[in-house]
Amino acid sequence: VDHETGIATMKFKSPPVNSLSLDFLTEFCISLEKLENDRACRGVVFTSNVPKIFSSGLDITEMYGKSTEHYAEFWRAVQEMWLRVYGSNMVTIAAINGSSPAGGCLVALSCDYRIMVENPKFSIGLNEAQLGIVAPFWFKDTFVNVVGHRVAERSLQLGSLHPAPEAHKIGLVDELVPEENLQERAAAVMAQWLALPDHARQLTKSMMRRAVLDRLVAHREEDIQNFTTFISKESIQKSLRMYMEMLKKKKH
Ligand code: CO8
Repeated sequence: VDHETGIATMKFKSPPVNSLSLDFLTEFCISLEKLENDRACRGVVFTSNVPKIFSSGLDITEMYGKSTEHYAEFWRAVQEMWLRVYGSNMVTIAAINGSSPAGGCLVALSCDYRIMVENPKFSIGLNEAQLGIVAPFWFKDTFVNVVGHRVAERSLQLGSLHPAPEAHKIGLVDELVPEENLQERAAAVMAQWLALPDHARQLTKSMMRRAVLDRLVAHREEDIQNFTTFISKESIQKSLRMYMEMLKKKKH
């Protein structure tokens, strides 16, 4: 936290690909809670310390070959992460300096503003369908609130990963910048958002997001149950195994 500006920077550093493991999510939520309770902190920039990758999304190994208890614990942590970021009182900016599939995209979508490095090799999107799994309703709601229903529907059905220029064109990210300008631009946008009185901005944010947040809060246990049942299915485990094998093969 820079106490002069009131802006915190959170750099994801979980090599090789910043996957959102149970440990990562737990630490992330603790750090975010600390910032939320720090009265001197009014905004946070999320970015990555791993070259070329913002976050590779949920850690697939947490969803494969584990017990139903583990799946439930993991899913609760994923929910918690989203509830905290989407419902944050702080100004949240994603400074996306690499690829950001699935859960990584969700983190970015949950922020107030997204700035991405203009490199077309970096892509972002909710590609769950490509893994043979389905983005939950609250991933979908968050996406719809950013890009609108039609764009979200097409992108979700196709499990699209959009190269940065396309992501900008469909409104998934708000602007593109050269890599060397990313942090400077994030600070400038932050200053613009922080120029408003906090209470008015926070109440406005809450007005825009409350219904979607409340929907998960009201159905949280049911959502965990749905996830554990779905992910435990033989056919889904098989899809995940094939996807992981595909990732490994791609390397050789
Ligand atoms: N989880 C766990 N391990 C991963 C993940 C991941 N998400 N992504 C990559 N890895 C592993 C790879 O298997 C590889 O392991 P190893 O070294 O043992 O072979 C290592 O990390 C490095 O990966 P790459 O060699 O592929 O690295 P690259 O720099 O070439 O590519 C990418 C990086 C672009 C991030 C690439 O790895 C990729 O596309 N990964 C897959 C990303 C993905 O599809 N994530 C989706 C996860 S699912 C999710 O987030 C939401 C699920 C919602 C649940 C709904 C259920 C009902």
